[in-house]
Amino acid sequence: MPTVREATMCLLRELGMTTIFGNPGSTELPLFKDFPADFRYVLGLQESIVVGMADGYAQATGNAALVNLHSAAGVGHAMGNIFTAYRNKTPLVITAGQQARSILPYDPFLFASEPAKLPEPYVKWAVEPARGEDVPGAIARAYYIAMQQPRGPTFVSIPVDDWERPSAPIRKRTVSQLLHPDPVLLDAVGERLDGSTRPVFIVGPGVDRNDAWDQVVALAERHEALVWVSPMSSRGSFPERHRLFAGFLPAIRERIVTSLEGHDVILALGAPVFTYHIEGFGPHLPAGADLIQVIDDPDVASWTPVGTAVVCDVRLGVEALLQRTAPAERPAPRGRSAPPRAERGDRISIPYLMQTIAEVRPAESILVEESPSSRATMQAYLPIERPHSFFTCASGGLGHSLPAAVGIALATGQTRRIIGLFGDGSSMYSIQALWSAADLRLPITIIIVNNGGYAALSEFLSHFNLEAPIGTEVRGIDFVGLARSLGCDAVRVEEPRELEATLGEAMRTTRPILVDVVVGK
Ligand SMILES: Cc1ncc(C[n+]2csc(CCOP(=O)(O)OP(=O)(O)O)c2C)c(N)n1
Repeated sequence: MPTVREATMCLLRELGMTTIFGNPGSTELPLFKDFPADFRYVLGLQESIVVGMADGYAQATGNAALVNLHSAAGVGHAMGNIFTAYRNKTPLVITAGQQARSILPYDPFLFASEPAKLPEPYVKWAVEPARGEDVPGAIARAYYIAMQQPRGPTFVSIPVDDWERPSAPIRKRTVSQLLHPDPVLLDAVGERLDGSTRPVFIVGPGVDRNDAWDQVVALAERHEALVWVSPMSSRGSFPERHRLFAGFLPAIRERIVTSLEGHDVILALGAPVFTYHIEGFGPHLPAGADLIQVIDDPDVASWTPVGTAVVCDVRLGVEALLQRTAPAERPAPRGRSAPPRAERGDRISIPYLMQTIAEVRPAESILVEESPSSRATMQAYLPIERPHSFFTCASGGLGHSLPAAVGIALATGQTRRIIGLFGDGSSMYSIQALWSAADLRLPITIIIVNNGGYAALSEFLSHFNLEAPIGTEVRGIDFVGLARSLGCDAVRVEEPRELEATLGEAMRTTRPILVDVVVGK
């Protein structure tokens, strides 16, 4: 009979999970005995970095990534990014070491008293198996739950003495993963859409997650519908230079209503339409408008305050809508226009920075962003035009995107340039990810939008009637020294006339490089 470790390794190999993201401790070490040569261990120097890297890797590969954390303390450190992985709907199988079963009654050093409760409610399923021999089966179950739509993290706590126990072999199984649309309901909403006089679409992260870009573009063109991106979307979901592209909905109720005024049918695709960031009042939609939501998440469908929801894989839902005969022709609406060209001033302005990145980036590059107050400018000047080319966190919790960029770069290898765009504040939540990027020698260009503080918070002052910001200045960090000490190349740029050449060069390196861009008004 195989040991728990042998059975688990065979299963992981069959599931395509031979990359393990982790930060080890005593309770995890037995996993590494006779560590197979076809497996690799990706070390993160703090557990939030481990989970962030695994999240990016899983989003880029489309398969669940395996995470190995150190007991309660490791899960605690990881929690912010577990929360984000849950909101991102990223499939992860998170394992954590636990003390030996025989000493659990004595509150041993470094144990977790209620391990399965600790990561809740931000995992889809969590368990510490009743018996050691049940561990491989629990990992298989965790995998199939993580991969089921809506995808997300799952958790298995593994006592350290379980790895050597005898266990039955376990094989990969076939378990369907996609949610299919209800044909009767889809027909009804298709009829409503066909009968619309002025439809509008809202696209969200589910479009990119469910590989539905081409289908959504075809549907928008067929219906001559303007296309908005849902508030705070974590993925690019529509070509942002397309003639029908309208822009990005703000996360504010009243402004969503204003943006959608004049439309009779609103088709939301893979989008939680009403992600609000601040309190708002009144109706959720303009008067007279019907909402149809095609969404891969029954939970989102359940809290959406108005409309009809078809819960299904977005590509399957849109493909079914494309099967219908074309509706009567409608006049072509006009999408957003390009912003005015940003001129080079005395200081590097954020529009000028974004415009320059757009000009020097390789066409196949992937943008990973966590730069809160510059996001709107980025959306204006740095359009995303291809699938799987833009990632940020869906939760709002900072500290996700820098390690996620490393995980994405690990998944795509040398085939695509990864551009990380991070605020100086945001980057510091998970700066140790630079060490992993250097250790893995990844082709990643990290751009720090350095405005010396938490500008996004200062923008909230008037909203909460505050006179002065407190705790929002972040000055004196030597990003170049920091990056170099962690093994990356690094350069600082303050002069607008040096920006283009510096960024251009930074897009061509084969090793990670950090560019500290000092921005001003
Ligand atoms: C984990 C976490 N802590 C705190 C915040 C609150 N927060 C939102 S934006 C922000 C400032 C981020 O600063 P920076 O990355 O420099 O971007 P800027 O606001 O200057 O554009 C902070 C602290 C958060 N969203 N997540």
